[in-house]
Amino acid sequence: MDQRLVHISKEISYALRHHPEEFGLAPDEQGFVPVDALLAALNARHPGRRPVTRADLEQIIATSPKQRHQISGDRIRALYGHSFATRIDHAPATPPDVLYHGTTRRALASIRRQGLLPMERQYVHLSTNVAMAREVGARRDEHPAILLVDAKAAASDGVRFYLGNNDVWLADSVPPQYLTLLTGPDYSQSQD
Ligand code: HQG
Repeated sequence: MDQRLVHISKEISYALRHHPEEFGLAPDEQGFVPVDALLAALNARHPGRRPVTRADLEQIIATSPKQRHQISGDRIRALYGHSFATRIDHAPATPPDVLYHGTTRRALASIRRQGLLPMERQYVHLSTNVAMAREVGARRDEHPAILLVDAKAAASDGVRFYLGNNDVWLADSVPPQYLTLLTGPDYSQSQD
């Protein structure tokens, strides 16, 4: 994906995940906004820039290594990552037996006590594979800690999971008893 599209993709994530109001957008309960309204808002913010078109959005979705956005008819949404106040509805679904979460070594002590919490976002984000969890954790720590989530046990105990995209699962929170440290400093010894 060329730099122009990478930049647009980031701006779309900002608009659809975090600050739709800055773009005059009001996502529905599933996070969708009209494609035309998004394009108009993007282009109004950058009058000198080559206008963004629906074809650009389709190309971003088709070529991005991560499936972040989805177009359905004349609407578009972010599939995960939301932080704005109105919680997006994701349909509860049965997760794979195990999921992974990449985080910083620094966060481990608090996670050991509290479990995984959504923090600034609406949901906790979990990965279907270790490589992706490592990539997520590496955004903030060059030697990220990887947690294994016993999603099967958590789900059967009533923790709710939701599908983000094919690789990203969401949860309201994950209590510590379902977490095991795969890579990182000794989880049981981690201190504040
Ligand atoms: C941590 C990106 C202390 C959590 C990624 C994480 C992902 C705790 C941070 C998606 C905690 C929140 C989301 C607790 C959780 N105490 N720290 N009890 N519970 N944390 O960015 O999962 O590329 O909101 O471990 O790839 O890192 O943008 O969540 O380190 O899929 O599409 O609090 O965003 O996707 O950080 O990342 P974030 P995340 P994109």
